[in-house]
Amino acid sequence: MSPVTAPSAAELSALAARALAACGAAPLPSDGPHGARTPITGAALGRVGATVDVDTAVARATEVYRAWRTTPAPVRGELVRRLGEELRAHKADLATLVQLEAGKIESEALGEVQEMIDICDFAVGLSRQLHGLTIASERPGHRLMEQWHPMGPTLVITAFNFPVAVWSWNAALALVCGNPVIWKPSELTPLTALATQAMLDRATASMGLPRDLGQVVLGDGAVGASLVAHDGVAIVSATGSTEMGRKVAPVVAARFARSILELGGNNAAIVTPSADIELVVRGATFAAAGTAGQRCTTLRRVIVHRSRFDEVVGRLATAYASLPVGSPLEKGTLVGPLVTLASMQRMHGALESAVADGGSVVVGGDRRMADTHPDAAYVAPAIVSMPAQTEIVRTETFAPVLYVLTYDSFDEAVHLQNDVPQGLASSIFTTDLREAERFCSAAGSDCGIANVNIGPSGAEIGGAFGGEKTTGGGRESGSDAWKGYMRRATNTINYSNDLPLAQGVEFG
Ligand code: UN1
Repeated sequence: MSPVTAPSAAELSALAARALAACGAAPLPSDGPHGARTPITGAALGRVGATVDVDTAVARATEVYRAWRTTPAPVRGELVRRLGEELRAHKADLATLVQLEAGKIESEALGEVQEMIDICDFAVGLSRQLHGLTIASERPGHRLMEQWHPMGPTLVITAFNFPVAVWSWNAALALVCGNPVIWKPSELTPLTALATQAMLDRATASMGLPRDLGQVVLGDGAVGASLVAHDGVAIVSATGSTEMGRKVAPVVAARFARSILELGGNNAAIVTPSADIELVVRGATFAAAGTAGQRCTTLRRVIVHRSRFDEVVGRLATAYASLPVGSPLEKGTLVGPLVTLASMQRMHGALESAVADGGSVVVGGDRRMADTHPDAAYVAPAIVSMPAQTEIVRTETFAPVLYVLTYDSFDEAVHLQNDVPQGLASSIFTTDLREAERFCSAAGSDCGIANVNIGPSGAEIGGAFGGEKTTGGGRESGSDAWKGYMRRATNTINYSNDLPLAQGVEFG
């Protein structure tokens, strides 16, 4: 292979500037309080100007909420339809920014923007279906019904790894539900946020709607913390580590606001005696090494029946050995960089802990391209065979480390799958119907997502997305996740000329 030289910082900045301009965002200033960088080389992409401050953002959101909450939901849906059209028109440019800031390969970056388009379509339809129930009353001449009403300003905190899709799952629903959105993106991905915001601004302007229906507030953790604590914020939807969630949840609970938490995962695949090995190899390789192991749904544990251990580990090791690791801007790369050098240090620390626990590294783990890209964190995805589910296996390390464990009985496999603090995504590879159904049953996987014959990652937007235990319990995206962005009012309507009391109570 010919040596690959890193693109210069100037070339990457120019690429970012072109993509930003194509999305209609304002040019970057020559200086500004925030920095943008790329994990592809570790170089700076430019400076970013100040955005609105916390109090002003909440005040503006509170102001626009007054009219937005009574705007007919299908009109709100039209705004989201126009946002979807903007995203369609600028898919490639936004994907370029996702590549630059998150280090994703082109196909995954395009997939991320497609996920935004999909949720916009979903939310448009939803805008005519925000319906409640009519319930039989126990009293004559009475009717019980439910209505779903908007909640108020919705804060969306997003992580670097899905810098725009996660915002869209929340924002598309929140907007059709009648809530203005304040977005606090990861400090690592300001440009994708500004580009997306420019599209939302055009959509609002095209309908003569106020710009403040969607606002971006850039800043560090302290800025996020003051938004989370702000009494004017009705809903806090936060995606990130469990550690972050532990800070956010009590603050939101203390002021009786609502939180939607999408935190860490430690996702497993059980490989049973009847599993189709081709599906296992393809499914596990994508789920474990895709996005360089930096999805909350990334496959981190394979729990293999002892009878198939050698075959599965051997096939996975072969697949891993030929995974192209490199710049995500190069055609053919499947594994891009980790987001920071600190992520790589955490990965190497996890591998050391695993070996200290008696594990053995089957393949990968080594740093790549340190000579040509010294400030970037390229690593070979690792497979580690473990004698037991030790503390490091129970810990989410946001990097491509796949631990392999063995099991003898089905119950033991399910126990291992569930015996971690996290509860996001899970999967089983089996052609045995009973095993598949038991895995999906109440006594099976304890996760929010339980898949059969596909890995745990790469969910569609149509289902509710989220997980249990230290994953935080929130649900976003499809199904009835929209109810998380609305408040329910129960109405009892008396259309009789009498006043019968419930439960047969007599009063006077
Ligand atoms: C995340 O990593 O925070 O299911 C979200 C998936 C993607 C979303 C991941 N649709 O892998």
